[in-house]
Amino acid sequence: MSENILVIGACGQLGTELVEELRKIYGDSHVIASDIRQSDDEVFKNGPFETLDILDKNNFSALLQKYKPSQVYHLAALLSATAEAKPKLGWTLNMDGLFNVLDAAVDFKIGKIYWPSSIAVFGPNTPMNDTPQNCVMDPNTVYGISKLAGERYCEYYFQKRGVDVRSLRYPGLIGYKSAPGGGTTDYAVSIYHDALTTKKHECFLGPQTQLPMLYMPDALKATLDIMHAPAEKIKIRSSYNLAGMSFSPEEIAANIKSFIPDFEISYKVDHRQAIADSWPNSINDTEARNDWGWAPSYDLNSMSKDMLVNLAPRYGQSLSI
Ligand code: AKB
Repeated sequence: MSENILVIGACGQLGTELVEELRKIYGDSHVIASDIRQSDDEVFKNGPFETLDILDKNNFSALLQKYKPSQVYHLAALLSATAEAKPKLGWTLNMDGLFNVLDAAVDFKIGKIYWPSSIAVFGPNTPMNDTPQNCVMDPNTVYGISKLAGERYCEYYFQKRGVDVRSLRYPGLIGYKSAPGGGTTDYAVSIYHDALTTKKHECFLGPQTQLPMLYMPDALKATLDIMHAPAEKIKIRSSYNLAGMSFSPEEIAANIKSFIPDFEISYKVDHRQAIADSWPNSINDTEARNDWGWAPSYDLNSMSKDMLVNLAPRYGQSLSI
């Protein structure tokens, strides 16, 4: 395949792994990674990398003219906790960045756009359990408000301007290859690192705070599957609910303890608790399953095993579990 794919915000938690997967499919030289910052990750040495601030329209247009991508994955955003700390920047980056991409899709006739939404689009009056695709959505964080507005604009650009934009409402993403940054679900990654190093984790959420989560291999599969599905199968052009598993800090800690018996969790709740409390416990993803065949492969136990086995060598350990 000789088409070019542009990934914006490539150095983040999802982008780093997505670039690696896309390069396996399309070839190293056809996947252009771009970000406002540089990363030392090996994956970026294998193919083109461009410095891009998605708010800089001129630079973005120059990149589109240079590479003429047929697909753009627009991942640059401030996540929930960071956007609460920097609300103006959160809104500007999350909304104007998306407008720049959607307008470019029209002007440069880009074939397909991918843009991630989040469970943050839900709010305190949303049904908490098995949250359906369509229900009350009253997000009370800057991040959630920007994602909900972004969803509406994605659907608008699909209906009014013919942009083939596809989107998923990600739960918390957990992986061992790249680090998350600025999210409320980030504890569920650092807990594995702590289990292998200090064997202690101080959690910023309370013990019973249940949140929807997804293991990175499943997140990558969902992202590539929705982008590779025939257009007529994508019936929702705002964003699809997507579920993997749900657990609380005390449940993930108990699961880790079954592999590392001397692991201990303690709790020091901070401002992120209020964000977590406004989000659902679990998600109903019937539409994604029915429309384009989504099904996750990992549950908490199989994810924990894979995380610990793969992270252990980084800390000079080898685990056979
Ligand atoms: C966050 O915690 O902000 C993100 C998300 C759920 O979108 N991981």
